[in-house]
Amino acid sequence: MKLYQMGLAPNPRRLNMFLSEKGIEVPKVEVDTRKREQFDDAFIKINPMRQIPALELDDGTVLTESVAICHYFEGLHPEPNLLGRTPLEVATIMMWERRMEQHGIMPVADAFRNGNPFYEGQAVSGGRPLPQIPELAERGLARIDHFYELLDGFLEGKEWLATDRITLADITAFVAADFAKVVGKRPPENLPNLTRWYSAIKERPSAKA
Ligand SMILES: N[C@@H](CCC(=O)N[C@@H](CS)C(=O)NCC(=O)O)C(=O)O
Repeated sequence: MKLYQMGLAPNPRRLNMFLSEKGIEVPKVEVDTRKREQFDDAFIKINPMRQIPALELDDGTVLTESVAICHYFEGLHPEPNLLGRTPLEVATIMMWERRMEQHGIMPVADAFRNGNPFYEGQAVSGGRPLPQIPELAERGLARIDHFYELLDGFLEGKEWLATDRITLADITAFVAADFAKVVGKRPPENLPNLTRWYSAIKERPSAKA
């Protein structure tokens, strides 16, 4: 088994945090998107979407999409549980996970990809040539502010987003908030629920995975 990834990039990072929370170790192959290695012919054969993470199994099967890969490992190692033990828990965690992708990961990606000169002509992950849209960068920045307010409200009276323990939803939200520094939007310190939750995750060993 081999995990193609790059530790700094948000989608591989949430998978790495998930694996670390579970205590699973997988051999890793670094694909450096700063050097555009996702466009190397050898990697395109592994993932034609030209994205990381990608998990190659010993029989040659390749899984992509971080959440799908998380499901694979959760199935193999259900505990510690990060995706739910009952149908209601599974659905609740997925609801929060999707919210965190749409209102956290996406705005950060919009701001970063449409505002950073490195991505000129490659504004969408996977590298099909597409122009940057400066207004999308602006909107992404505004949405990040909103994301933080949403999170603070969601976390009122709760330790974790979805249930009584850390789940993939918290990991996705944390990775979005932590990566937002690349567009100058660190989590504000005047939102107490957000600050408490963010600091608690930051102290976990998985945050350094
Ligand atoms: N939906 C995919 C998104 C994967 C993705 O966008 N990965 C980024 C790194 S965070 C990437 O490979 N980018 C390639 C590029 O910049 O062209 C997932 O959840 O795994």
